[in-house]
Amino acid sequence: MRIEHIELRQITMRLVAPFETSFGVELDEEHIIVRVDGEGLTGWGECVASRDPFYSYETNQTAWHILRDYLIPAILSQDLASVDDASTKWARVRGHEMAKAGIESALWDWFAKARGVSLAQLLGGTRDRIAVGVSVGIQASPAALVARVENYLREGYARVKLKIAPGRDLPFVAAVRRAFPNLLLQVDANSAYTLADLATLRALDDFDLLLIEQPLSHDDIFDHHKLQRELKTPICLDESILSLADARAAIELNSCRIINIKPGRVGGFTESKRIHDFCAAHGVPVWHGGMLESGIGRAGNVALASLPNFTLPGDISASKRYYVEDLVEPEFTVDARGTMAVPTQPGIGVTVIAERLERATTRREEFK
Ligand code: OSB
Ligand code: MG
Repeated sequence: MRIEHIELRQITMRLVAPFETSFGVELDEEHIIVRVDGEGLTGWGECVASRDPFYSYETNQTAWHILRDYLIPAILSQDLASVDDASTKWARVRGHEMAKAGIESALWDWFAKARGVSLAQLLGGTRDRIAVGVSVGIQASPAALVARVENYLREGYARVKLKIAPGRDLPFVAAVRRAFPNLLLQVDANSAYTLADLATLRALDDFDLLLIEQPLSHDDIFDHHKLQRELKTPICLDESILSLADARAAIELNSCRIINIKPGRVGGFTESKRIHDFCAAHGVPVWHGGMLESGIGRAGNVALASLPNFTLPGDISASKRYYVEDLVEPEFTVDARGTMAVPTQPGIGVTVIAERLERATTRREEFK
């Protein structure tokens, strides 16, 4: 099978509310949408690099360069028997996991459509609904945060994640825990602390949290090992895990007890599945993270999160939690029990709304 045509589009989508983390405030999400065409079928993928190199070193500009100059030329008009066949052709490109995942995910959609199966089926999913949570950005005050959480709980979410940063941590978490004693609650520091903050991180043990996500440096595994020894609460790694090799090191070193899987961060669905399987074999639960994707990327996330070892609710929220108008139909919704349906139609199982995609596009390039 051959891909005859590829299109890249950079899109800008206005978030329904600013999203603040320890690395900055986001008002708009800028991602790259990858479209592959061949054999009369279209595959869609989303590259989750951002405008700025704050969560990861990758940006839309670096991803565009890697896609245009390396990944696309490696596979265009080549005979491809599988996704693995394609990724082998760009294997010597080091790093740039988000760029790779953008095109890899489009190929997974394309191969699933060619076989007439849903992406969830092709990936090995075992559920028709997944449990979902919501990631809540840093708010101006503990009271504002409690009000925000209360609104999300009314929408049905099964668990809440609070973004924290030095100086905006303990009183915020305490207020939410006091207001909702039984809530499944976790926090995400996005690498904002060091071992010198041990007292603060230890104080989080009092709030009965499911996990503390990525407290220390984005590229660290060893200090997380030292920290996990001092905490009762499980550490969950996000930024530090870019591959199965990283996951293996972190688990063997006891640097974390839970892993957040984001296909964009690890180079795609194939590596995500490897990490999922390794964690399952070692009794380590995983959950699906998010990068504020449009419905295109979200559809793939939902499919992946239907695999059996995704036993904790993911950061996969309803379309309307992110955007006034999503790029796909039907849009993603959450029911009163905090679950979301896994699409059953072939491939990603949702339809891209061409006119909305066109309106969101700020840059476009075609490859034949
Ligand atoms: O650290 O999990 C993170 C969004 C952008 C970058 C990093 C992160 C996040 C989120 C949002 O927490 C998750 C979502 O998509 O709902
Ligand atoms: Mg995170």
